[in-house]
Amino acid sequence: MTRQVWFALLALAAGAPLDAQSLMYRPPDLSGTWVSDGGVVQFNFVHRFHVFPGPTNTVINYPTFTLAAGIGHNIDFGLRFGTRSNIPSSGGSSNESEFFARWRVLGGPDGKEGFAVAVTPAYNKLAKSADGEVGIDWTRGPFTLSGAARGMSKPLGASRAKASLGGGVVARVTPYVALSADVGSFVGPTTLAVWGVALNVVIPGSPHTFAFEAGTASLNSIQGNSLGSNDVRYGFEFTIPLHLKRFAPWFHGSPKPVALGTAGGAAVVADVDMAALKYGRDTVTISAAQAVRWTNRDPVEHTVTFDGAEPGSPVIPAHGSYVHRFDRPGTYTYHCTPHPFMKGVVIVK
Ligand SMILES: [Cu+2]
Repeated sequence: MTRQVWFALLALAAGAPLDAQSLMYRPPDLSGTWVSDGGVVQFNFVHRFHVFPGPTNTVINYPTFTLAAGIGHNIDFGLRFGTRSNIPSSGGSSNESEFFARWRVLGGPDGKEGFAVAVTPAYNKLAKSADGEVGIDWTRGPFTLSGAARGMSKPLGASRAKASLGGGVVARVTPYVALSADVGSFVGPTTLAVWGVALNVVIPGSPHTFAFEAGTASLNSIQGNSLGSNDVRYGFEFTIPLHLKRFAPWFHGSPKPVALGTAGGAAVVADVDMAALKYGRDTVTISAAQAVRWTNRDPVEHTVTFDGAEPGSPVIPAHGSYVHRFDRPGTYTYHCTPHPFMKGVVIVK
């Protein structure tokens, strides 16, 4: 990959607003104050595991899925689902489902400086418990401090306490890397506390964040974040925002073709399709003062970017086309910026 492409990727990643739920602003066992934007479904996947010692080295997995749909006005609705809950259950199931609504009453979006407050009423189906959480974040420069106060009508830990507290910190070492830690506990003497640490990273050029985690939280529900286990669990979390409008072509057909560039009165004497991540013709030969048209047949964006000084195309969307007139004889090699392995040549005689 050329240096220019790397710079372009970095500029994109640094300049793009992080319009997604991000692990750069949240320790591993706190919900923080994030709310999915309107029209965005947030999918977070936590996968932690414990390797038991001894001859078997049995690996036990503790996944938690979070799915939350934003409806705007700083409100979202979601579901958390985890298996192998620490919550002792009477019926034999250890699958924990938590239905929640969240309203960020103050601050935001995620990562904005200052205070943010969110309230999360929830229902834990396994515990048959009405739960709730008030989360507070304070962000300044590279630091975010987080706190949570939680209540449950039927906590199914070993405790009779009906409230828990949690607190944590995130330190962003670079725009792409952060360290975070948290602790949490029921307000009561008979349960194990939760602790967690994480190394969080932004995946450049994408809306995703990733965390390597270790800790003792049961699952990432309101109750699970309050109840520690004896085992230290290791794993990761991956955050995936799904912007529903990106799926519009599924329902509304293809977008209207966009015609970019101009022939400047010259005849278009050659057509090049961009399909299957290739230029359909490697080499096109034309005369001076003639034009070439590129048409994007792929569902992804391409460009026609000349390796020399010749100005190239903007981003060509799916079904879009781009016309370029060549006035001076020469050999014009070009490539696609998002896919530098796509290469072609125009020879002008
Ligand atoms: Cu391309």
